[in-house]
Amino acid sequence: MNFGHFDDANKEYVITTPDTPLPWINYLGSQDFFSLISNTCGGYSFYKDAKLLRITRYRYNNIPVDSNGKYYYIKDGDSIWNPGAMPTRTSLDAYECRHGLGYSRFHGEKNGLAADLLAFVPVDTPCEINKLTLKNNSDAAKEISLFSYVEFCLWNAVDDMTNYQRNLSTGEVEIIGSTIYHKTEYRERRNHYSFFTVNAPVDGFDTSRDDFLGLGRGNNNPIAVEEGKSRNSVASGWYPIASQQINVTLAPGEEKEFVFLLGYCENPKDDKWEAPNVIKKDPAKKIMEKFAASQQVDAAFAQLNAYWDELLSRYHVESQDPHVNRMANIWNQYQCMVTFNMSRSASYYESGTGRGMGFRDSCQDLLGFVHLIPERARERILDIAATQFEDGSAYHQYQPLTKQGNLDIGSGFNDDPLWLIAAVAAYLKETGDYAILDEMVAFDCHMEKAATLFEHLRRSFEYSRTHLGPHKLPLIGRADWNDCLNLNCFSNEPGESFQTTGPSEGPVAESVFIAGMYVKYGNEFAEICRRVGKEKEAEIAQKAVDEMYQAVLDAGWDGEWFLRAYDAASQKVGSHECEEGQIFIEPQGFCIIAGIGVKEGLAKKALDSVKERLDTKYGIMLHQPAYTRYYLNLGEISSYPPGYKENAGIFCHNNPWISIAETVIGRGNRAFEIYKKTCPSYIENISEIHRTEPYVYSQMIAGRDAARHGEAKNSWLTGTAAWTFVNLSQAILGVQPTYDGLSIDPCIPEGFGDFTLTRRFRGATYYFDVKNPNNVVKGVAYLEVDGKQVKGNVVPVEDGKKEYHVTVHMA
Ligand code: BGC
Ligand code: IFM
Repeated sequence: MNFGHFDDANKEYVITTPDTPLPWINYLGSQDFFSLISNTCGGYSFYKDAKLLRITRYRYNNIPVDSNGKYYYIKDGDSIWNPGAMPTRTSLDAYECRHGLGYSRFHGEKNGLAADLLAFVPVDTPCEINKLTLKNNSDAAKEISLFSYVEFCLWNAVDDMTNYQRNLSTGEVEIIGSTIYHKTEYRERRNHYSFFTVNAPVDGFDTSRDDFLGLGRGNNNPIAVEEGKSRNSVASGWYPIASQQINVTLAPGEEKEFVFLLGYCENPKDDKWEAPNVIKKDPAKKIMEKFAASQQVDAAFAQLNAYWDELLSRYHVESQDPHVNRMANIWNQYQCMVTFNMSRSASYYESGTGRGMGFRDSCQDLLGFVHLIPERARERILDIAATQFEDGSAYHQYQPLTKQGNLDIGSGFNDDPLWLIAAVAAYLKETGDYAILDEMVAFDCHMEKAATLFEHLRRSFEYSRTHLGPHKLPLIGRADWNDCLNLNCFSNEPGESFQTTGPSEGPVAESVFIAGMYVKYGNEFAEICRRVGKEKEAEIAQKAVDEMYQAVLDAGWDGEWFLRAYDAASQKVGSHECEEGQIFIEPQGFCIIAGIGVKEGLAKKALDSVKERLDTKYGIMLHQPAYTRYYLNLGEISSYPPGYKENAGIFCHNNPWISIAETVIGRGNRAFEIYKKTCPSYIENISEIHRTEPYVYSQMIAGRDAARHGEAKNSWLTGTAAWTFVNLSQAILGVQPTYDGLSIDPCIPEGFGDFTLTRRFRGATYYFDVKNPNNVVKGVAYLEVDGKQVKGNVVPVEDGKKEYHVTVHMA
């Protein structure tokens, strides 16, 4: 069942009912100012950091769900409604929400009055613009009252929902004309404030939530709106809001536009001010002047669209499969940008107060983003690397605003260091910018301990090389990619599942998955060493990698598939000998991506086992059989009910690993079958089962053991976006950035047909024309580059050349 449809020409998803299975959201903002916005106008805004600088308030666990946002009430006679249906939920004569790239549009109609709302964050100004157009489509004049409504958050989102004894006395606002300034915290010299304004004279305002709503009422039926009369309330403590009332007369056919702005402002850091609660309004004034007229807003909107057109022109495919085109050209790349910006911080499933930027997460997000804005990827790599410790391990998470590592979580996830190599290798291949390796980067967030980025990579590899267990496989530490595989558990006390010291075994659990990473990214490290002339170091690294390869063959193969791990007592995890959890997806994917077992004939066996034991119609599960009880030696993984999350859920993130692994052994049909199973566009028509947004990936789909098999959760912020883009663009369609240039080696399903692909790379544009007359799934006979035949798969780079026309002859 569908709740809308794709509009590819406009790069939008069109939602045709407010009653979607879950809120279907979008992200506004590309750099510093961000908003989350749902298909019924719910959501919130923040500046840089969803925890520390939360501008508007959102309530989790709310009823109704998703019932706070930027709302516009229209009082037309006795009927009161909102263009996005919430929060009044008055039934509308027409409703539509269009989520586009960095903007959302809403169309609501009631009793001959049409309201069109366009919400976006301009590319270069820290504010959200809401342009509201009211049009009288009836043949009688209308006198209506329009009320806006946003609820301010008192900045730190955690304090905001906990520290009421203080919060309820700190709220301060200032009202000047049509502008409401929110200046809580300004007094204590935090130097920031926000404002909400409209480009028209107002007939009233409210800044006290209780006065506007009326005690005992919700935002679904504010007393001020019901009575058509703002209270002109001035908030002092309690709950500051911004609401303006504008009375509008519309002749038949007449249309009026209003521009509402939510802005964020800061004073220069060294600014001294004598009267600390008198805010400096210049920054706000500048923003207001910039968007005072509709034409200015339209120009800013055109600029946003141009921004996205330019970004997406960097990778564009035209195949015969509309799902592939739509995902590759629009939604998958868009989600890559969102995950790059948000990491795992702020979504409708991530509260914005917890996870911040993940070390492994952001490194992986970068893999799908680096081609879009390499300069920002560069900056991010340096930020991430600065949270690494001197011994090569790393803070698992850091706070986006302060860029400080999260002490509560700390370190100990032994896959983390290797992901840094993955990110840097991807950046180097994309840009050829080896100078990044010489950048001085802090350790432990302290510049006094800085070293070059190359040194950081060296420590990453050294950490992995020197943390091996009894089987010469990497020690897992607290967990690897699978956060919940806590194999060094010794305590039965709730909340104490991990201890670094325990009984005699010690924390010796080992991970075959990290071994796969070690081979893959150890090879990359060795290659980087070679590229920068460190031959000796490359040799040493290569030797260690080769030994690891052998260690996996010796101790990481279970007979029909790769083992997952050894626990702290050296018992096998993910073996046919286990009672439950006999086979896991992760090592099958990553060992084969690393090339382990390919020439030995193990890869095919492992992938066949995946198909036989882990596959479902909704995607491939993490492991089977699911754990039916809690296992002390496995930890959190067994805490979930069977089929959910890490306990045998379908993690979309590692489905592409298996798909890529299939392309490694040349099975294009199977690779694509796997791609399709979790691909949002392909499963749009089961939205009533899947439930999350059909235009983006979710982290997890309930596995076969779950009552709600096929139901997705945790949409948007998942490494799935990056890995699926890597899979589709590099493994299936086959265009890979390499140190020496672009290579092309598609692995496609039978019947996929010819396709063309445009790829911008290091300042040049490559036009690929892939011909497959014999319908093979893999194999390139030769390339023709600007008419000249070229052997191999890499397009030779010529100095200063701006365009490459490459015909790829598959055979
Ligand atoms: C998992 C969660 C788990 C958490 C533990 C996450 O990555 O997805 O299910 O509770 O790690 O920190
Ligand atoms: O790998 C993790 C990721 O860092 C956060 N989400 C869940 C994944 C699997 O545990």
